[in-house]
Amino acid sequence: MAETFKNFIGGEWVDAASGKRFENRNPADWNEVVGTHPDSDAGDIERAVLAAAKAFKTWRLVPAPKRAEILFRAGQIMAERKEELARLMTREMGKVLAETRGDVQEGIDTAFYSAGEGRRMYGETTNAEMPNKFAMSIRLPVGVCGMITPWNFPMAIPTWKMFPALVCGNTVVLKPASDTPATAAKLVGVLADAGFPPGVVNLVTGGGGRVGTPLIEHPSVRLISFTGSSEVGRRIAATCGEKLKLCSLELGGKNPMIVMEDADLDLALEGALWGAFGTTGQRCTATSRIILHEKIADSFTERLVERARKLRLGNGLEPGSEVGPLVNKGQRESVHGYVQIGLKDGAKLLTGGKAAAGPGLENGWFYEPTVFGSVTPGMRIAREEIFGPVVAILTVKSLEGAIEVANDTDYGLSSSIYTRDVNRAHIAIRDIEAGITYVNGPTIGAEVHLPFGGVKDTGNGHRESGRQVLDVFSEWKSIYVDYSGKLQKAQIDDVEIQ
Ligand code: UN1
Repeated sequence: MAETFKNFIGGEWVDAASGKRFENRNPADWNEVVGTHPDSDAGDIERAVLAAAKAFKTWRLVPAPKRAEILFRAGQIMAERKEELARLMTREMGKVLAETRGDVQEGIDTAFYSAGEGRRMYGETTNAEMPNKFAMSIRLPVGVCGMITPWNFPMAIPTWKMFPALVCGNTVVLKPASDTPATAAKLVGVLADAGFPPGVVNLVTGGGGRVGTPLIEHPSVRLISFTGSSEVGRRIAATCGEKLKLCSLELGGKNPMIVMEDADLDLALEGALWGAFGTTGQRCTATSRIILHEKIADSFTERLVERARKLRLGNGLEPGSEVGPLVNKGQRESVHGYVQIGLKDGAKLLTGGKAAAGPGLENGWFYEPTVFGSVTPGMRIAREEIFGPVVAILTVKSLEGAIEVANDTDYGLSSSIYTRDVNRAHIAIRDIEAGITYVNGPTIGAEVHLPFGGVKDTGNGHRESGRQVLDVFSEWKSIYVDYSGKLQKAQIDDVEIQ
């Protein structure tokens, strides 16, 4: 049964003022309508931003440990509803149940980790250069934060943004991806049940142009946090630059896994399969290039292809399904387009390369796990983010060669090296241009208490998760308290030493 979802504005569940709605369908069975959602526009954004601006006046004054208590409750409610949330997420997004459970768990982890910050969120005290003067710096909230989130982690990514923002004392307007609005609505429901006051968290669903753009342009929105493609990120950054808004971007990846000849190859094989085909390749951290040392390249490739062929595709709710569908028709067309580009550029298709057929797959956006061999660094499939179950194999002669190929991309999110040689591991840690490097693990699987983000076209220098995210959602204020009772001029007055 399709559920009827609403926007959440100023503590009330409401329809779009226009009354318009859009459908959200199951990518594993496009005949199933998971729900319908408000197809909102600039007017709905206006109401949500006003509600958030009003709530900010009082929310910012709530002591951070109290704000955090509500967040702890939210984490508990998410844990109680984990199974229900995961099942709904699989129905709207497609990834298999084990992974949607992981996505909810990442949200729970973020709740508890961010809530802990309520009793830390440290500033600094330091020394003043004048006598009888006290100096410190503290964090203050930014204001109304607009958040635009993708469909591949429908729970984790909104929590990465919202939870630290809330504990810092900001208020939020969330615009989730139109492919996964149901999980976002349930998450906002959890926050309402946990006791966040009206207007502190607001949800507005609808398309990027009609909802995202007015949110980004709204003068009362001080900060935009966006996760998605580099192409859209660039446009958002331009608008924010023009309006001098704070802007935090998590964008694409073309994540390399290096496998050296001394590696535990069984381990590397498991890592490659999980990194490349987990979440059907739809992670910004997905392993999309495997860089093999020439001595093991042929045998490793052969084993990878054999195992990729055996992966069980299916509805993510069915036990035994290992790979779900792509999220929608456009995504499948785009992935297939890249396969054609790979062929045209001279790469060798070793397996996959077409929509998957078979019992249970008829009505879903399934695509065969795809491996390309004979890929060279200049090819588009080695450079551009495909966001699907397509992996490119490149061969190198040395560690230096491997790192050069790994860095030969505009992106720099995640990376990995398999080796038993500690020296090689440390050279990779130092020299790979990426925000994350795994040693003897695939490129996916970041934990919420470490900074998450990347270099080059992957972002604009900010990090989510970890304590570093506090720098996104708070402004520093420096405070000088002069208790000398006289005018003291810094940099000018001489301090007499008795
Ligand atoms: C993403 O793909 O946008 O590290 C996020 C990982 C997950 C998060 C991925 N914890 O793969």
